[in-house]
Amino acid sequence: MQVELLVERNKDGALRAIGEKVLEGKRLSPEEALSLFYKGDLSYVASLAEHVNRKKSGMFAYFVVNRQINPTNVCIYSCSFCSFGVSRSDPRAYELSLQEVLQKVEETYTQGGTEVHIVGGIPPHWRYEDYLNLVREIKRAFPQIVVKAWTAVEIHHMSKISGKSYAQVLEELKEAGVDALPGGGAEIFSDRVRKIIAPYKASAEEYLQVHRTAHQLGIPTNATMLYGHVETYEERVQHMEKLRELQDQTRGFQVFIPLAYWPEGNRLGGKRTSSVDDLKTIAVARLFLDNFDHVKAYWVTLGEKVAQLALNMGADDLDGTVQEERIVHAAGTQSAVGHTKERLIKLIRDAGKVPVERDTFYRPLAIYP
Ligand code: V47
Ligand code: SF4
Repeated sequence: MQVELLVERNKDGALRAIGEKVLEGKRLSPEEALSLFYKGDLSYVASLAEHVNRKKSGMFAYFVVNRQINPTNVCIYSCSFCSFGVSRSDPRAYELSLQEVLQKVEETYTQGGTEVHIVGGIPPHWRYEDYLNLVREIKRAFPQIVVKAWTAVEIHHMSKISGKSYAQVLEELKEAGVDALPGGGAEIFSDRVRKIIAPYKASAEEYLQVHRTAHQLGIPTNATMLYGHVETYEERVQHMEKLRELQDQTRGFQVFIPLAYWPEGNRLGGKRTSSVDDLKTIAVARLFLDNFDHVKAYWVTLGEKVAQLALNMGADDLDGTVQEERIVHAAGTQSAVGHTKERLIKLIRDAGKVPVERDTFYRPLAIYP
């Protein structure tokens, strides 16, 4: 049924009014986003979200040929939801040498990759220069590769250990070769939730301030939200509201990435999210974050099939080939550790969309009609 008819025939007055606002291109309030979470059935919310998605991206769905590199899992924090970070003395602790990192970048580059996404733990023994050097050496060896490196949590830590401001750290990282920041570390901005799941690392305000500063320096960033653990719908909406406010000021966010929580191998435990919750969260995000150009269905956390559905319910991006994911695999995801470009093209085609290989900045590199 056409989305206009779905709206017109909705028997719930509040949901009908929300639908009308969406069709008129008006911004939804936090209360309206909450109503969608609480009362909107998936088919209704998803139809509205896909309407907006097609207005923004047409039939295109994006992917990037990239590689994730996690240089170390050693971390001084012990976020209760995290199954990846370990102490330095843990038998599972590892640290890649610079040569090993460069070898991974070389593999990616020679296989046509355009991006490396670098994120790790917060090791107690790394100096500020170690973060800079890693990026500098990658850029020196592979000047063409885009380096999407270090989350706001890592930038905040660098600022602490170096005594430099966020602006100074980000400027020096940019000079060393950082082209964009990934969105990790946001989790849920609510203080109540952070006390339970991530009490020690950068706070919500610090995360937002790092991203604000990056945007002011012309460094584009991504934004995430880890959902499905102890947060409420209200806290999800408040999280997205903070991102929407910052995006209104800076326009520096490229994409929003809802990350479904995986509960294995950590202290927090709990249950996996349902696919209905995954899809509804993507759809509400697409509707609420009207100033974000893209919403990512990260196939590693969603699984391939749900990610394909998400491409018809508000998302226009799958992330990329990834090649070697460790963070969510430590927490139990059954997804492949990486995919070939051909596999991503097929996933997108089978979802009824037109695959577009993009670079980190969403510039199209090739269209596969
Ligand atoms: O910040 C940690 C999440 C994030 C678990 O910017 C977990 O393009 C699920 O941010 N279950 C890192 N998720 C990954 C990330 C990311 C991934 C893909 C693309 C981009 C981008 C960013 O992984 C962490 C945390 O929120 N995470 N533990 C877990 N148990
Ligand atoms: Fe460390 Fe990041 Fe894991 Fe927290 S989520 S324990 S900061 S690796």
